Amino acid sequence: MATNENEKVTGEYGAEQITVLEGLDPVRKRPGMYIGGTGLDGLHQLVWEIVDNAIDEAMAGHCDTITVKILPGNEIEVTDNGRGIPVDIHPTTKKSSLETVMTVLHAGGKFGAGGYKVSGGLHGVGASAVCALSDPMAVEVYRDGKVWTQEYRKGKPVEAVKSIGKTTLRGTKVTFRPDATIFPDTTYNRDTILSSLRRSAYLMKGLKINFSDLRNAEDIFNYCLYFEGGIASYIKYINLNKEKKHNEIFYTDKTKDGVRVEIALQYVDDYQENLTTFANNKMTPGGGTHMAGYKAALTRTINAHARAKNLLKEKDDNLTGEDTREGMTAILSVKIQEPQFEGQTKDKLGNPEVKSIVEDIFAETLAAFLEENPKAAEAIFEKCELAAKARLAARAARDSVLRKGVLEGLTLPGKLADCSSKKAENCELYIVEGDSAGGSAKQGRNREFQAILPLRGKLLNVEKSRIDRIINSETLRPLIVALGTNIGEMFDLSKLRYHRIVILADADVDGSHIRTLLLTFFYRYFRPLIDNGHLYIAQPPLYKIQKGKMMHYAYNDAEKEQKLNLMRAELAAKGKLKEQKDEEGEESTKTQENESPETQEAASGDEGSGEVSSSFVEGLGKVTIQRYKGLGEMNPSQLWETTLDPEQRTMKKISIEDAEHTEKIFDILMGSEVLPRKRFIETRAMDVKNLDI
Ligand code: 2B7
Repeated sequence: MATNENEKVTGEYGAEQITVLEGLDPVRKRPGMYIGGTGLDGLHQLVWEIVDNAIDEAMAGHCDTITVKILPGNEIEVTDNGRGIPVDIHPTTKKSSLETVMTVLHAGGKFGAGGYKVSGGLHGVGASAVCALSDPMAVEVYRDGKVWTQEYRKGKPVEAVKSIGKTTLRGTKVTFRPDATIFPDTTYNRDTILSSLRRSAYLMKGLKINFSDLRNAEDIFNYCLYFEGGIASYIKYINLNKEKKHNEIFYTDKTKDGVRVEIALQYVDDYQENLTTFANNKMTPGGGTHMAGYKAALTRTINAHARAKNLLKEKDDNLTGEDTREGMTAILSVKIQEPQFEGQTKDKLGNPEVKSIVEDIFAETLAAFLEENPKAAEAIFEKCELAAKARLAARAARDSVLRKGVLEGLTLPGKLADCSSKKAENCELYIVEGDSAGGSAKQGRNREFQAILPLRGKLLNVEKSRIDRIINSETLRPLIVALGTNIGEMFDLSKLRYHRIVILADADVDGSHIRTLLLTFFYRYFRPLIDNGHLYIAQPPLYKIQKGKMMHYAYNDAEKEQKLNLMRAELAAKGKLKEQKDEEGEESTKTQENESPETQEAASGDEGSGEVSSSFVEGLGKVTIQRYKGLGEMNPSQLWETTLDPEQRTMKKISIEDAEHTEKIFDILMGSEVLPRKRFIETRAMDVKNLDI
């Protein structure tokens, strides 16, 4: 049996406590109001609602094992070993409580002060909403030595609750199949369910959650989620691939005045603050009183410890809250009798009493941890101190760089090959990766309106850097100066020196990495440039295809084929196709001779180091195909005609959606939100099954 310290279900509980009555028609009429739509989110919401009831039973201390199965036909079966839903006659409905819970809206909602705990879910409406949207659904209750059952179709009982035998078990089993007339797609996603169950298992220390996907006999999937360490295991998991500042994970699990507080914490070598808070297993991205208590205690305790150990001298200022949270990975989970969720999205905990309870528990246990783990305490303090120094440096940099306008510089960066026109609306700035491509671009450009800035050195990941480091970065500073707009509070769009800013990077993995970093840089610090359509990505070609006088560039493989077809057509039009077939070899030499001087020069002169292959192409004969591995392989004139020449080039204008997409990927991989990243990693680490146990 799971023993939860905060078991507080008091008073008589029975059928009489189930109140408010309403049928299920509203749920079928407007599913969105109850389960968030009839798409995949809503479909999975059905599972969460049923599982939440089982977890509530576990949270009340009556159940230690939950089993979730996806059965063939996308039927879901959930079993718990709790007390079993009561089956006695409900005084108001004069029907079984089980039937009432399943078929009456709001039945079992708030059970009043002495009643059943509520999770973050639909407050007991969940089961009936699922019932309304299922066809069929069946419940089995194992209670008082008997098995009780009832079946439903679209929320209507098929017959009365009846006993079908004896049992030594206790608990509830719910089986449902989402109504296909409501949900266009009833295919469950195994990974989505696994992720959610995993999180529940972390948040419910000692609860065993079995999960199987039995839909496909060839691909049976069984998973057991059980974490003795609770959210401490969660932290270990989140920090798995991070550089830890200390080995010991701080962990506490204490209950005061009926509020159970669980906190796990470890610092890593990172700049983000990574605090995820929960109330009754529901994530509270809006924070609230529990988070406020946590933050207050963290700052206070670290400062007090540092003072006591003379790490902070008398003259030193205290660390700020932000200093103490930089690089912190933490989970805060509270479980309380009657949570009040506030805000538009009800994602903020409102109970005022929770703040001081969390603050007291955390301050006391963290102080003890720091005392008992001097090495960890030292590492944590050093991390906070570093954050403080960086904060002061950032402020100093902001003050000097921004206020004094160092960036408004008269001194344009030396690397910049500026254009002669001063009319920003005509001017273009090419940001070019690498020196050799930069060299080609400088020679190949139209210096009247095209400026070239070669990027040298490692690009900073701006997600992980403060503004002072960005401003002082060897690579980014010249770019900021060249743009002319300044950065941060001092940004001024009207000072933009080029109305087209073009990122020019190779089509390979490195190039795409650089594009991503630059896009993020612009998205974070120069968003108005994107909003106003000033940012572009150049599209250099991948192939140059040549046959005699005919010459084409192709930007991808499909286009290469297209261009070859085009050349066949051109050739046919010239009536040369027949001749071609007859005397293949001679034809190709003949055309060589016919080339204009310029073309010949372009073809033979500085061909660059691209992979050149001559091959016989059906219907075309000998064709020279050059595959560019990088921009550096193009000579200046090639770069001009393919990438720089406004008449011929193709460029992609960056929209806010493009940037947001980049942003999302960045957030997942590097950002401060724990859960999306976790999910991302999880879907990629699915095979590492032993990780969980
Ligand atoms: C709010 C309603 C839905 N309920 C009870 C008692 C136990 C219980 C449940 C449940 C999902 C799949 C297997 C309370 C609460 C109804 O009232 S719901 N267990 N498990 C569940 O739904 N699992 C209960 C007090 C005394 N005896 C039983």
